[in-house]
Amino acid sequence: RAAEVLPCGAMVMKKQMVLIGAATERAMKGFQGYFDVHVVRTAEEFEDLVRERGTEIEAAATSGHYGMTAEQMEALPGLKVVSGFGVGYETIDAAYAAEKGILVGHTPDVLNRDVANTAIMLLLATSRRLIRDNRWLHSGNWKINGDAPHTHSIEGKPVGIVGLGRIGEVIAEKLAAFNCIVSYHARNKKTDSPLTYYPDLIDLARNVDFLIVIVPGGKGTNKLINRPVMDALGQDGTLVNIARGSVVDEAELVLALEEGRLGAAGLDVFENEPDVPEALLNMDNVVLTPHVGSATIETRTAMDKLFVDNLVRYFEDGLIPAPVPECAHLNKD
Ligand code: NAP
Ligand code: 8YV
Repeated sequence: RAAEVLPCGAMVMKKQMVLIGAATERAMKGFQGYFDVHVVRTAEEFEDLVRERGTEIEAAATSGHYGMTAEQMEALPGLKVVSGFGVGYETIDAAYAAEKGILVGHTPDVLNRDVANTAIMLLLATSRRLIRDNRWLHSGNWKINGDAPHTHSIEGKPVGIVGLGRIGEVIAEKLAAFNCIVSYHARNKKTDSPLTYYPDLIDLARNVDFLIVIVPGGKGTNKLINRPVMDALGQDGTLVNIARGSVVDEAELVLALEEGRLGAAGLDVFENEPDVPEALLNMDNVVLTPHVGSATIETRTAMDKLFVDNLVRYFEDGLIPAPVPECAHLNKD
């Protein structure tokens, strides 16, 4: 086992950790200060590690893209804690972890404001046709054909939020600055929110001009935004998806935009990232970003800190800063 020599000369044995996927240099440094880190990216590399050190691994870190399955956890009998990078953790089998007494952490809250800013950015960029107008200028169209066609304002308009959680609440707060009339859909009505609640998603879509999606991914929300929801939003409606690609039926979205049944879309997330449907690439009424909702230096630094702290604190005092709800009861108080 890797040992660290302290300035006083004493030797400390580092704990063994697996990193499934990749981490920033900053997070790597944090992990390496405490653990002997083994990086694996493929199923073969994971199996090799299991053969060589399976019983010694006590901690795991992973991202939303890679996740961690029940089988991977089962293959590491000494595993005590898993840290996921990102607030969304649908690719980590947290239910299995909870059943086995493995604590899972993620990185909520620190990203709320920047992800909400990305939603507002996409809302404005889509409604004001920022990319189309940028092309209009660069292509010389302004000089040749004059002014770009006028666009719709978001000022004072009805906006629906699908998922009024940590991030959805901040989006609602920011929409107030544009005097938008904000309402929402979730499975449960929030007793502490003054916003109008729609128990029926189609009803919400029918009553707003803009629909912003910010629910978790996974089975419970798979293709929640389907053809009937898009048709209810309608030919003058705009969809903004900042949640997960799986939440929107992407094939139906392309069809709805091509057939003019949906007005416009602003998308940060896609079904098969980093693949994006070819058809979306040149549409004037579509704005695309490559899953950058939280990707500012400030927010990613804060996320990295939580990502590392969730593992380190487990071994220091058993109390991790951000357990996922399924595992909260395992967090020592
Ligand atoms: P959160 O606080 O857990 O809020 C989730 C909201 O979704 C809650 O209002 C919840 O209310 C609602 N919800 C859950 N399942 C639903 C369903 N089946 N139908 C309707 N509503 C449902 O989560 P958060 O911190 O705001 O994050 C939300 C998600 O945003 C993350 O899980 C992640 O997937 C995504 N995200 C994306 C980026 C990006 O870079 N694009 C960055 C951060 C987060 P009820 O329980 O009452 O239904
Ligand atoms: C991250 C995210 O970019 O937090 C989330 O759920 O989607 C983003 O903040 C993503 O997790 C990177 O893997």
